Amino acid sequence: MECCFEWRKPSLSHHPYMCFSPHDPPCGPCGPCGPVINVTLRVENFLGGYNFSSSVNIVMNQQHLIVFLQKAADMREEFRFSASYGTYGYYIDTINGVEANYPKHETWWHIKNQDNVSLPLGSSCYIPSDGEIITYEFVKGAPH
Ligand code: B12
Repeated sequence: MECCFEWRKPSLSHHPYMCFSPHDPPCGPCGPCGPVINVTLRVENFLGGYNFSSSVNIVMNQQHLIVFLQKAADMREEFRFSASYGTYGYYIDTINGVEANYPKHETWWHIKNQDNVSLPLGSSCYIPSDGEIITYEFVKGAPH
């Protein structure tokens, strides 16, 4: 697989919504980033239709959540996803064939942590911590 991350210059780090902050691990264009951490990813759809849940444990270098999601998709079919790239990086549209459509049905894939708190950043910007449990939950209409 090719290096998937756009390398953002440190000069962008002052921007509140950009990915790089002084707290980010030192991340090169292709190399591994922070220390090895243990993160659990979960995916849940209980909205009706095709209901499922799945969980996977990933041990790898600390880096952006999207890389953990890619790893999960490599490990388990239920995590296969599609995304559209925009101002804040990748917006997750579909997981395991379940497609969100906010304009039509107000559905979306909500990303939460183990305390049921909505992540303040999307998959391209958020960097998980060691021991964190992150859930992608298919929801309808709820704000973030
Ligand atoms: C409305 C909104 C949503 C709606 C979008 C509904 C829709 N499709 O119309 C919903 C509720 C679905 C949503 C979801 C999320 N959002 Co939101 N959202 C907003 C909000 C309040 C307004 C966006 C807007 O309408 N702009 C006006 C239009 C004209 O511009 P636009 O560029 O076309 O807007 C589109 C994008 O912003 C996109 N979008 C919305 N949220 C996100 C998040 C990410 C990561 C991406 C790539 C795109 C995206 O949807 C908009 C409509 O198509 C902004 C805050 C703001 N004031 O900008 C946050 C904001 C963009 N969202 C944010 C976040 C964190 C999320 C979530 C990751 C939250 C979560 N924990 O799950 C999820 C996305 C998860 C995923 N599946 O990838 C952050 C992004 C920060 C970052 N650097 O990553 C923002 C900036 C809020 C904040 N924390 O300050 N969001």
